[in-house]
Amino acid sequence: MRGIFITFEGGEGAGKSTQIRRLAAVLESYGLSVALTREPGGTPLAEAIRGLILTHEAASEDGLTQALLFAAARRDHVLRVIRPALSAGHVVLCDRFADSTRAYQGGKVPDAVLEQVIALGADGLVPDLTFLLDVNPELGLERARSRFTGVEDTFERSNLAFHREVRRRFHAIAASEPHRFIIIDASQDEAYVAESIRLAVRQRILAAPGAGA
Ligand code: T5A
Repeated sequence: MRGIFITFEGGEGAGKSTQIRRLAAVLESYGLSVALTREPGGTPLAEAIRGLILTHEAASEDGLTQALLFAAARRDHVLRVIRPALSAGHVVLCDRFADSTRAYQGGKVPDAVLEQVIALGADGLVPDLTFLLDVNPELGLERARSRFTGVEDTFERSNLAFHREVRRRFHAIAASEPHRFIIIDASQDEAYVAESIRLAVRQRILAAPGAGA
């Protein structure tokens, strides 16, 4: 049986990593086998590309350069980690995926070109379910900076107008695929957000015919 592919999207500091860990623990308590991963990253090659994109010295301002690098990292990740895990029947929880390219690099690259790059990078893989953790950028950046590690990455350094545009793009993407997206108010406290996500997964995925849980 093919596994289930669930992605978490949203702006900086929305709580994606926090909620993925919580959902993984819940699904494991249901007896499911869970693979937790992230983008950019998830393989040695993709983690190396992550370092190149997100560190100040190597960062490029060019949207197509960024999209191609994210796509190269994603392709390695999909081929070596995500597809094998899905073939083995695991629930794959991924912190960011192709929608982040649409939200962050969109507007800097013509839409048709961006979609071609995304299709190649994702090897045609589309998530079964995507949570958009929605928070205003002021709060998200405040949270991200509250666990500040010393250096802001390429996108955290961008101005507030850019982060507002990213949020607008995420909403437009979600509106264009309402069957795939669930928008969660991520300004709520951590436990409330976790319960909203748990309920949605039970209703939308685990209760589906043939899901077996
Ligand atoms: N990018 C990525 C692109 O431009 N294109 C692409 O195609 C891809 C894949 C990745 C960057 O790359 C860009 C987008 C990003 O800028 P990253 O380090 O992975 O960089 O950045 P984020 O995914 O944004 O990671 P963050 O850690 O900043 O955000 P999270 O994971 O959403 O937030 P989390 O869980 O770490 O929480 C942040 C803080 O808030 C607290 C947590 O305890 C933590 O301290 N918190 C809450 N506090 C109050 N209430 C809640 N509900 C809370 N939830 C979490």
